[in-house]
Amino acid sequence: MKIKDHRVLRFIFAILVGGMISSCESKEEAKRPNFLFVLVDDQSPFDLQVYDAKSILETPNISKLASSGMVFESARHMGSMNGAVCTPSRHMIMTGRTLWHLPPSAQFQKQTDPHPLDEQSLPAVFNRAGYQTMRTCKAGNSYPGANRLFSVVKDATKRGGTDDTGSAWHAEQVLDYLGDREATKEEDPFLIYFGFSHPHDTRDGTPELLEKYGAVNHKDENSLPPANPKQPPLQENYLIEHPFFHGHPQLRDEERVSGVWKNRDEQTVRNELGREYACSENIDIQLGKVLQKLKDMGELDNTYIIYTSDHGMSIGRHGLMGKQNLYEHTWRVPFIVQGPGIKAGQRVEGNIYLLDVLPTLCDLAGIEIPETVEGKSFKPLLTGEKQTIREVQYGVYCGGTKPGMRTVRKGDWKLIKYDVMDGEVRETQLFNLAENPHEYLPEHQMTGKMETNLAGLPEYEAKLEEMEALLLDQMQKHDDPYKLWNQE
Ligand SMILES: [Ca+2]
Repeated sequence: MKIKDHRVLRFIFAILVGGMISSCESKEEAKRPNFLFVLVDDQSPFDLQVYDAKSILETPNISKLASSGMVFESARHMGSMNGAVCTPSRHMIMTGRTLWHLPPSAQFQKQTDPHPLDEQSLPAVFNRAGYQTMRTCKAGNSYPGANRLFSVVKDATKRGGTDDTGSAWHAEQVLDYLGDREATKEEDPFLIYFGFSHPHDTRDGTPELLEKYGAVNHKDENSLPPANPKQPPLQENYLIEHPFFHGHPQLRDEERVSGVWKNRDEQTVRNELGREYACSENIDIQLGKVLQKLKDMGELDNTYIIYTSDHGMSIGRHGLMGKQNLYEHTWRVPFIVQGPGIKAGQRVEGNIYLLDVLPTLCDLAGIEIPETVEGKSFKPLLTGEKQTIREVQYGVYCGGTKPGMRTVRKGDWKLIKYDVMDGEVRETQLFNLAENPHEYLPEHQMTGKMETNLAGLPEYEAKLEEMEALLLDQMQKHDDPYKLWNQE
């Protein structure tokens, strides 16, 4: 072949290769992200070192997600109209709807007739967009009409202390699913709803982790669990009892949790915290296995990982044990996102609700957000364009006597109202969260001037009035069907 022919061939070759590279690039650009949505059951953000550096709970994988992604300071659920706070919370995640606009199954805790919103829920929307959807989670206290729409469903309640009966089982379902994708060379992007049944009670930890946190799976109602210096210390805002009745008679979480019952003494609370931590560390270990698998498959860098809980938890804080209150430990949820384009090690205020998850995932995937969604995409937070997506947040507990508890927060200020037991309990709490982040009450006997409930103090009268008006406004905007005693 002549030299000139070589040049021509090289020229043709260059065009061909160039074309291939640019077509690879456009294919790469068009590659849609995967989602791993991790939802734990009943976890206060303050259990995690990500939110409380003093916590002795070790969760290295969650901490690593935080240091390589974004941590949300103000992520909240909007509340509940029944005692099983899990149920409406999970409806809000699935539909992006606000509390009083959910399908009836949110209130009645069982599948009612198919509802039009089922077809606008997270799995339905992602299925239509060509995603492969998979879920594992506890069974029950959820949204059956949406759950059944995932293309692969592996639900079972797993709260035991072994691999088969505990959190390892949920991880196993995800690992199996990812293994199947590998085997069949599946190319479509995935959305995995990776739910755990723990650390919700019964908090039966594995023997090694119980030992680490000095706890036992206490089962005898007539004795106290043994004290052990390895147990987590009592929280800063622990109280031996809540100063007034919370308003939900015979509430399971406050009276019948195995290992605790109605006890609020130091031994019981520290043992139960040890059990909670044992279950939470096990979740972290299981999460680590799935993250490692995604890395091995080369999918980790193209996957958004969202870590959160359906709501927080008290376990001794303010003398309460359950999730049926609106203090920060329970109204807030842990919320961490790692993924493509998110700068490492950021913390953001956010002011997000769990009901913002669906529109955000749609936004990140380039899917049109269903018109039924009332939440907002917080993608502008993930890209660093904004620090918050709303100014005011509203919360409800309406599962006991009515109208129940309501809260509103704006900036440093937070109001909680209790109107329960047919008017027998009418209480108002005003906190400055910058000065009193643990929401200390007079019973905590703190010395700081603002480390207490500020409602009723003359210098905060104007602020209280402003927050009362803000609460009423939020209740009306959200179609809250109730009014409090002092609302016209
Ligand atoms: Ca829950």
